[in-house]
Amino acid sequence: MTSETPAQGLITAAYGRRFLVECADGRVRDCVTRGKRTDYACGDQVTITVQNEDQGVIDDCLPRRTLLYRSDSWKQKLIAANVTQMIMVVAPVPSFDLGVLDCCLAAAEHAGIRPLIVLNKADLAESAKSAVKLALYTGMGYPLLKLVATEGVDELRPQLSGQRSVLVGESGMGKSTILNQLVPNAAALTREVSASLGTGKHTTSHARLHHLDASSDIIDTPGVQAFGLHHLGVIDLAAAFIEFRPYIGHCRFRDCRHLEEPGCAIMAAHEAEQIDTRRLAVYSRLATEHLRQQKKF
Ligand SMILES: Nc1nc2c(ncn2[C@@H]2O[C@H](COP(=O)(O)OP(=O)(O)O)[C@@H](O)[C@H]2O)c(=O)[nH]1
Ligand SMILES: [Mg+2]
Ligand SMILES: [Zn+2]
Repeated sequence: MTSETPAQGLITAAYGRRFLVECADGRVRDCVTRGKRTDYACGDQVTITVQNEDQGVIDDCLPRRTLLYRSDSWKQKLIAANVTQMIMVVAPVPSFDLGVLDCCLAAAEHAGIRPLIVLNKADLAESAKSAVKLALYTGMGYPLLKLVATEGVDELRPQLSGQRSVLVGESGMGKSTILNQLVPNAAALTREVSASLGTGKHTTSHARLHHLDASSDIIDTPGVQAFGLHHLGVIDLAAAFIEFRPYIGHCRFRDCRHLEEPGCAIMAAHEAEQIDTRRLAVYSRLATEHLRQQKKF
């Protein structure tokens, strides 16, 4: 390609204001963006102006099928685009937080991304207790896969086929171990990229897309542990708790927030033990936080 040629590509790494774009000509270009725009994510399909064999400028982003992002009270962070599946990794040791799991699942549901829960370190005796904790989620219909990542991830491979997956989980659960089984040179690649972009060795907040085969990718986002869900209003939030769905629309008040209203179908379902107490409490906490921020509660 000659200089200043338009092209299309896939963002395979997001490093703040710098992005690696895999172009149709097979080259990976180090790209900056126009103006102050940084609202691009790993997994985005973008149009770029090619400057030379190694560099380009991102002009725009093609429409996204999905977008996973988190938000706290003052900012949003794009995590990954065009992902079809979230691999939520938990393990018995160190113990995992069910509240974090709830937020990750809700973020995936809201984004239209299929969650798969992986219980890693199934070789440890304590994993039986974790499986009991997770029965609530399998009961809701979430798929659960047990893994011993240090021994291999063959049980996971068929689940990844044809998908673009994003690896999520608290630190220490085994995400890097899983990724290194799937992409043996992943750690080295990430070090190389951060060296060439001069971002130092603190690469843990950067997302990276790896191809597994022609139709399967995995995005590693070591920084993703908790999802702030401030972007979800109460309607979206309630719908993201999938066991609430059969009851939504059956409350006395059409604009019921399922917090303290009389005739709430979700609270009635909880009374009837159809909705878990802790899950309802997580919903209430998130909904209340959102409403406080909007000064509506
Ligand atoms: N017993 C056991 N340990 C594991 C397994 N998978 C990972 N680990 C260990 O758990 C620790 C954390 O793993 P790591 O992949 O760095 O977790 P990450 O923080 O989620 O990336 C490491 O010491 C791994 O060797 C497993 O299946 N069984
Ligand atoms: Mg790690
Ligand atoms: Zn209600």
